[in-house]
Amino acid sequence: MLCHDQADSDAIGAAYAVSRYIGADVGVPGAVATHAYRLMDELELEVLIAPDPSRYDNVVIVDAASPVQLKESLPDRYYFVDHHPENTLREKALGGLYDQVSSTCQLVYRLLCELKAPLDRKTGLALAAGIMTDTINFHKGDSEAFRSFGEILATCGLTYEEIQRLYVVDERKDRGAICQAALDAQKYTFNGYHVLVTTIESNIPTFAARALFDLGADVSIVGHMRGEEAEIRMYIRQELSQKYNINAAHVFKAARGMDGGGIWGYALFAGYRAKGDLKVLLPSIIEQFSTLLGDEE
Ligand SMILES: [Mn+2]
Repeated sequence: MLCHDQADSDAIGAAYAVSRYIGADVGVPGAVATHAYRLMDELELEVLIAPDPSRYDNVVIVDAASPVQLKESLPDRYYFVDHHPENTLREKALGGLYDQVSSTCQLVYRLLCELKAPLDRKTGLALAAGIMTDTINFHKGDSEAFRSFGEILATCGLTYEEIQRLYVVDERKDRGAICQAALDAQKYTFNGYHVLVTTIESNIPTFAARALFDLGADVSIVGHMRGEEAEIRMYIRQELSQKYNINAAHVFKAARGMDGGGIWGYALFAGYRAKGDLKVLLPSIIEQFSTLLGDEE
């Protein structure tokens, strides 16, 4: 089972659930996203880093939308399970399960139900965590995501809180850093939409961006410097994204000075990593919103 690079809980959860059923290794081309660490701990899952695909007879790629996300681990022959609206892996796949739903984990759940596979607590935890992540904690999602999540909780004797606990930042130091990032944030208003931008000392920019978003921002942008590398995460509210046809990842690609960096994400979330200076990069993202939404109020 091969996850996309920076594997999130949807990828890890889906890979774990299938691997548990068919008996497979789980691998990732480079690294697992920080937010999925606790899930891996709970699952006692060992994830292989940069596995050599030629050592395996069959490889199933989960939750990946493009070959770039698999780096050197991209196999010649593979199956796939995915839900992304644009998927460029499927033309070359030997076969797979593809449906543009809210998460890969609900597709795996569908599969396991059809196979009448027994669902144990850990498999339930994995699948529910994936659904929770890709619905952004149920800020969005199709009816199947909600239904499957409920069924998984019931079948596996899990509670909503047990899944949510996987994502709560419980280090006091990190919570302090998030509070400070919120207090340091700058607020820009374009056409009535609130864009919050800040930096954070701890390496948890995704959590901080999420926190600013929950605070009420229509767009939250958080930067973190890790040595010479600039990390940036951004969330966009769905209503804004739809009304102006804004794709978070495309905003990063179009921003001045960001085209050379690693960019990932989709309509409502984007991540960025490259050598750079946040004092240059963050204003150029703000500039994009000014272009898209009109002058600052
Ligand atoms: Mn996904």
